[in-house]
Amino acid sequence: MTTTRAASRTSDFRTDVLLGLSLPQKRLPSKYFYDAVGSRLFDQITKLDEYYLTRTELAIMRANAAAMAARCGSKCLLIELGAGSLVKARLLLDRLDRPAGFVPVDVSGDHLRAAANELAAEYPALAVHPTVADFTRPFEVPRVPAARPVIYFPGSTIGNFDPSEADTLLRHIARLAGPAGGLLLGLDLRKAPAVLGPAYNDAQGVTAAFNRNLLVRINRELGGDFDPAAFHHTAFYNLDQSRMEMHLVSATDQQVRVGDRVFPFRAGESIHTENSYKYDLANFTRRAAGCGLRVEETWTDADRYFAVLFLSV
Ligand code: AVJ
Repeated sequence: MTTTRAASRTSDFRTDVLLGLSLPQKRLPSKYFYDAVGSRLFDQITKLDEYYLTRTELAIMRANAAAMAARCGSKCLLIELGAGSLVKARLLLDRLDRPAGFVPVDVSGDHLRAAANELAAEYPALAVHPTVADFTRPFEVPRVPAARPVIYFPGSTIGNFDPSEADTLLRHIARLAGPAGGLLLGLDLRKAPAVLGPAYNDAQGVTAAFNRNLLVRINRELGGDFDPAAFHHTAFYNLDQSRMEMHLVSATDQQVRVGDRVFPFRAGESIHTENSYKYDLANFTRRAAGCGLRVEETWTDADRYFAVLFLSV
């Protein structure tokens, strides 16, 4: 990563944090969870009993990888948004017919290069093009002639976007994939709050540590003096909005400094740190159509907890 890029990324983080903490309902963008510590905590979350998402999506992928690869078609250029662990991408890569390449897109250059190197060693015949970009903003990917671009967006990460932002992203994906392209998308589905709640409130407190790590990151990178122990992790299902919300709730009346700014908190006042939308397949299909994407095939688990969709432009 160049110094200029690193510097502009720090200033994005600072701008977003100062802006978010100045709102009547304080909030912080969930994309900043994933520094090195946060990514490790998220990996731990994916292995928790309560966190059904990753395990269910993986089972769906394992059971249907051949059908998914067939949908991708031959000479596909697989473009993954968020370079994650690449476990799921491997399931596809193992079955694709003469893939034209693999483009992992991630905001973290270090993580991306490590993952891309590992993959390139395992698939010597595959052209791997790691691309450093924040996919919440417009970005470009390498053009490979005569290849069919298929965007792979697993993990229900789209659930972290508000509906209007998600529509913008879907339109961008449709444009990126082009007229012959496709989208393979992981979506978490609506379900009983009794299942959703514990997934974001695990008994071991890993999700709480993941949530509080955002304050630790602000302290370290932006010169903050948050006492993470003075904020309680809370997560609940917002039925009206069909979303899980995570917050950090101030335990006391307190003041927090970030750089040269001071933010007052009342006891019980929260910082809204994440939304995780849960989808209804019929609704989502309609919304995707409005963004230029047609659902071709849907795979789910027996409980209908999670779905993987193939959409074409
Ligand atoms: C990254 C979208 C899969 O919203 O479930 C996990 C992040 N937040 N526990 C989600 C997360 C709290 C996660 N995704």
